[in-house]
Formats: sequence, structure tokens, C-alpha cells
Amino acid sequence: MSVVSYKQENFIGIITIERPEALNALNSQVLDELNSTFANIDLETTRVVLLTGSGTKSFVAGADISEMSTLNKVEGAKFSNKGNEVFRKIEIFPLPVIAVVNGFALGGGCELAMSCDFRVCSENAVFGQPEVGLGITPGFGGTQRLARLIGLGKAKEMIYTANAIKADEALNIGLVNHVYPQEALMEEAIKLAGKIAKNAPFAVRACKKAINQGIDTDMDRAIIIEEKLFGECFATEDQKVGMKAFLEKIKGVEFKNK
Ligand code: CO8
Repeated sequence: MSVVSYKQENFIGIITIERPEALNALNSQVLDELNSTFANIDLETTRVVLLTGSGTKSFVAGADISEMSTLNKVEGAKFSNKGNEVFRKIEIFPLPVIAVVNGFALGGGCELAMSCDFRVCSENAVFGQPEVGLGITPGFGGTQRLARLIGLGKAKEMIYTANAIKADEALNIGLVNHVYPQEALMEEAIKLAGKIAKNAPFAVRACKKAINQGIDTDMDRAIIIEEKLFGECFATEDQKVGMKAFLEKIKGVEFKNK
């Protein structure tokens, strides 16, 4: 039985992790299916991806503890590598990926959300890295991405104490961009995705590339990355369409991803 579903409408792809009996915990099957789902997304007809969990209680309550409990040292590192490979693919996926956090985002769940471009969540969302309470470190990028997102001191406190935080605090520290009532979450996420999908796809993808690649390098190299991608936009039809529409005061331009 499949544990990851995918649907696509109006340029927006929605991936849902479907293991409600385990609060959508990440076992090997989920990781494999996430991998193949992203690999099969049609980049011509899709402009934004939303990633969520099934139900109203949990986004992802972590890596699957029952699967991890019997691992040895080598197997532990291998499982960590498996997750890291999938999460890194999500992070550098050509399209923006928004985590729609509909409840618990703990351990691997928080890490999965952090591998997305940004996060929106429901009022009942809870974020945390409880790993040290289980005798392990975060293993799907948590020790790296949390500090980059919320700063070293706050990340260290969250990871060392294993304290979970609620949606309002996640908003305060910039871990999520918006908090919505549970019943409005997906609708609001789709609205947000729709705003992105209206813009020139090549330009949006180039922005993601420039931001991701630039953040990992010094400013001198980073601005060269931007210059190159900026230049490439001028080889697209959408740049011509977009600027012509502005100059001719035409509203509601439709970009063709060309
Ligand atoms: N793994 C496996 N099963 C889980 C997990 C999980 N992470 N989380 C919940 N479940 C299962 C429960 O076992 C339970 O199953 P059952 O009904 O068969 O007993 C079912 O989901 C419902 O859960 P609860 O009854 O516990 O629901 P509650 O509402 O009482 O509690 C909580 C919800 C607070 C979310 C609680 O389930 C919980 O604490 N879960 C574990 C959270 C956690 O510690 N997550 C981090 C896991 S470690 C991790 O993610 C490391 C990532 C890096 C891995 C690196 C690889 C080496």
C-alpha cells in the first residue's frame, strides 16, 4: 500500500504523507516514495509543490522509532544518509516547495519541513528536535538547518533541551512564515502557492537557485551567481512578455514557462 500521495492542479502539486496510524512517521517506504514522487513531478506543468501530512494531528512525528530501534552503528549512519539524500533533493528541487505543517513536526518531521523553502502551519502545530531524549542526535540535517534558520543559540537550546515549541513561538523565531487555523491551512497554502505560480517560472526557479547557492558562499561569489541567472532570464520569452505588459500597462499577464 502506498504511503505518499500526489495530486496536481492549476500548476500546484500537493504531496501528502499518508501514515496516519503512526502520525506520518518516516519509515524507509515513506522516504523511498517521497524520493520517487519528487522525481516524477512534471516540471513543465507544475510551478510550486506543497508538502503535508495526512489528518489534522500530525505533519510528521519523526523518523520511525520502531524501524530505528534495532539499528547498529553502520545501519544508523545508512538510514541517516538515506533521509539526507531525499531531504537535500527537496532542498535543491527546481521548484519552490512549501511545507504545510498540519500538526506535529518533530525530529525528522521538523527536519523535513526545514528542507522545504519555507513553512506555513496550523495553530496546533508543534516543532521540536526530541532526539537527544531518545539517545541520538538529529540525523536528517537538523543540527545544520535549524541553526541556519533560527540562529545558533536558539537552535542549540532547542536541540540540547529537546523542548518542543508551539506555532506562535515558531512564528516569532522565524521557523514558520504564517500560522492559520487548521481548517484554513491548506486553502491558505494554495492561495500562497497560487501567487508564486502566477510569476514567471524560470525567474522563480532562478531565484531559488541564486538564494540557495549564494547563501553557501561569500558575497563576491554570490552576486556573480545572481548576475549569471539574471542574464539568463533575458533569453526567455517570459521576460519579454512581462516587460512588454508593464510598458503597455496590460494587467494579468500569463507566463508560459518559455
Ligand atoms: N515513530 C514510530 N511511531 C510513532 C512515532 C514515531 N516517530 N510517533 C508516533 N508514533 C506512533 C505511536 O507509536 C502510536 O502508535 P500505536 O497507536 O501503535 O501505539 C501512534 O503513532 C500514535 O501516537 P501516540 O499514541 O504516541 O499519540 P499521542 O497523541 O499520545 O502523542 C506524540 C503524540 C507526542 C507526537 C508522540 O507520538 C511522540 O512523542 N512521538 C515521537 C516523537 C519523536 O520523538 N520523534 C522523533 C523521532 S527521532 C527522529 O526523528 C530522528 C530523525 C533522524 C533519524 C536519523 C536516522 C538514524
